[in-house]
Amino acid sequence: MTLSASANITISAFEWVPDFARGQVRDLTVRWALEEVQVPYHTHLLHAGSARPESYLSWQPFDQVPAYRDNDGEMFESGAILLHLGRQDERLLPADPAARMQAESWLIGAISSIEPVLRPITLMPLFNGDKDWCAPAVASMMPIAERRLEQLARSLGDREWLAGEFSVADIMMAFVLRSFGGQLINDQPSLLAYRERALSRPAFQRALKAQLDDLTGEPPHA
Ligand SMILES: N[C@@H](CCC(=O)N[C@@H](CS)C(=O)NCC(=O)O)C(=O)O
Repeated sequence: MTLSASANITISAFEWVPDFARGQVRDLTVRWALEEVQVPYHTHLLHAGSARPESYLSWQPFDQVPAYRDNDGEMFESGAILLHLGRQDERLLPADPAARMQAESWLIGAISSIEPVLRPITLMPLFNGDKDWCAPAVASMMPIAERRLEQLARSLGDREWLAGEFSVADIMMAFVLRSFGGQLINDQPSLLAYRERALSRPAFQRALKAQLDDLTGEPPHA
């Protein structure tokens, strides 16, 4: 089973974000999956610095991107969208039941076990680096993050991808490691190599360019 242009896919994305978010917005994961299978998609562009239309909440209830639409219906949550795409294309999610079970576990693991321990360590200094409490708070979170990354590295072992063949699990894990792994993964050479292997895929490069190319909007008025 393979996805095709006839699915008529639209995703929401931003036409403007603050500089720190350029190339980091989560529609990147959906664009990446679609680039892997070379399925074209439309974009519905919104402004990250201005109120979105009230009607957008019926598509994405948290007023975030990405939201997704195809001939069958509408979705939100990047992880759910990736699984939906994967279920329609073996190039994104293995058909073999045991491998598929692993891939689905790793995709959810990326967003619910890895991201939550890395995210505050990366974002807290960005938004609260001038506060006295920031450095001690970050230091207190380091041991659990380091342990989680060691566990991830141990599970990956010397495999190329998390579930045999490349899959949406690797898209989500590489996105999380790229956005929130920062210096933390320097202590794990196999994870550094894994992240590099994923991000050097031509489909990722095309997805990144597509997101950046869509960011043509003006900053919000002061
Ligand atoms: N859990 C959601 C998170 C989506 C999300 O955080 N989107 C951010 C951009 S990366 C957003 O739209 N932020 C704007 C806002 O929250 O107002 C997903 O994975 O789709």
